Amino acid sequence: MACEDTICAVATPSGVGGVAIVRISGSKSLQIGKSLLLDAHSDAHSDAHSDVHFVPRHVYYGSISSLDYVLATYFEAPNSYTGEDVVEISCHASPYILQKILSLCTDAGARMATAGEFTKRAFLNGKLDLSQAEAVADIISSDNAASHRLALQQLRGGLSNEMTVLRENLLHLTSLLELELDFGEEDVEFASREELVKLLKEIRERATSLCNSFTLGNAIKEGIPVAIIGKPNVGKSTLLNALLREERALVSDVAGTTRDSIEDTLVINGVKFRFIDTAGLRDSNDVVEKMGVSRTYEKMRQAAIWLYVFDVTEMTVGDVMAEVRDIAVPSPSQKIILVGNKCDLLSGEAFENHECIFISAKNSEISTLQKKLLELSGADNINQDAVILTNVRHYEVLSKVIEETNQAINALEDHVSTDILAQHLHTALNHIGKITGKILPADILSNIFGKFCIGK
Ligand SMILES: Nc1nc2c(ncn2[C@@H]2O[C@H](COP(=O)(O)OP(=O)(O)OP(=O)(O)O)[C@@H](O)[C@H]2O)c(=O)[nH]1
Ligand SMILES: [Mg+2]
Repeated sequence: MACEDTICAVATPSGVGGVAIVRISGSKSLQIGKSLLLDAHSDAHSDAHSDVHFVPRHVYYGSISSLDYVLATYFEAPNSYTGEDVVEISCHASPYILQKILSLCTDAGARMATAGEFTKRAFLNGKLDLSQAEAVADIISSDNAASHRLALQQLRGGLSNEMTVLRENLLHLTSLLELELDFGEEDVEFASREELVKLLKEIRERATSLCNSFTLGNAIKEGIPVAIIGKPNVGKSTLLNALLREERALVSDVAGTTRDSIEDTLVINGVKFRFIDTAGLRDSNDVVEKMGVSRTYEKMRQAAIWLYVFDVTEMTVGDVMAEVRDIAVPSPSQKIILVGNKCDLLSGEAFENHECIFISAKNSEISTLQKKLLELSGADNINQDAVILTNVRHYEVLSKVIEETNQAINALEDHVSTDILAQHLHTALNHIGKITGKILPADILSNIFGKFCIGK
């Protein structure tokens, strides 16, 4: 799909720096690049353009008329990021110079690119499918090893491959059914019903395991939510500060210091966690504290891991376990770590209990807890090749695929007519097409690429 316009934008972050890149893409980019660039070795003050002969993927040193010395690279279609002719000009990163170069480009017939337009063109020209284009945004925003690994896996086509397999299996099923529909009058069944159900269940299983991976994938991308909970004054806020290595939350010996929940993220060994310090759990008549406690319960529901903190000078592990059961039961996907704090006050005692981690938040003795968090995060055990969903759009679309396969299985088991069955499979195929971009409702593209930055 050829785009008419030639577009330009600064592809590097805004601000002052060593080098910045202006990217030009479209049929006029070579002509524009040539019109801008003077041979650096010729007299920069003369306006005689040298006829630089751009060889694709070679770097040229030149000047842009009394503005700057630059390097320019030409990528010939289709061997470029967008699949179109592209010229990239590296200049000094001065907002003034960049603005000038852009206006020279627009004077020469380019227009300013919109957000994500380069990547959108890459998608439209078949350089990437939609899930890979989305991975470009993820890889740019990845800020830790684990989320980077998942984005790279998606960019390399991990999810696309999964979708291809699902699609092929569905197509195979559809073709079996369509054969029957062609012979509709004669009431023949070409495929055994058991066989069809078996195939459908395999498809459902594959889609379900992908959907199930979303909880972990999303946590890795956004930070694994860890709620720090427990009674007032046990040292929850001190622990948050120790984890973050900054005085983030107020600490005092007054019970009920923390009222609102406080959140911050931290990367431990390449895995991002989102720690949430909460108001201490107790019955209170204070209206604000009550609101804080109900917010604590809300945060507990959203968390993947609970750190249940207690004061070792006040309670034994046995008491704590009974107390936790009274407060709330984590859901099967949630994990709980019992954290005995203030160990410094019981010097000389040996703390050992496999149910519990012992720390001194005040003295920042928390390394065993950090280790345990990494272990429970699950991020370390992800198989290198595993495809993990990180994008809520993919999750929602795949949930619909599962719904359609369920309905198809029910239809088969209820001996509903073949054309209704085929209808469910077609709908499931359409949904899969929305992930790869083979099927595109009008709003999807602008939604996805609108979230990119300009220049990407
Ligand atoms: N000795 C000792 N004191 C601690 C430790 N951790 C916290 N404290 C003290 O315990 C008191 C309460 O600490 P906070 O961190 O405010 O406790 P909290 O659980 O956040 O309390 P609320 O916000 O009121 O629920 C403060 O005086 C802290 O200095 C520790 O490891 N050792
Ligand atoms: Mg507190």
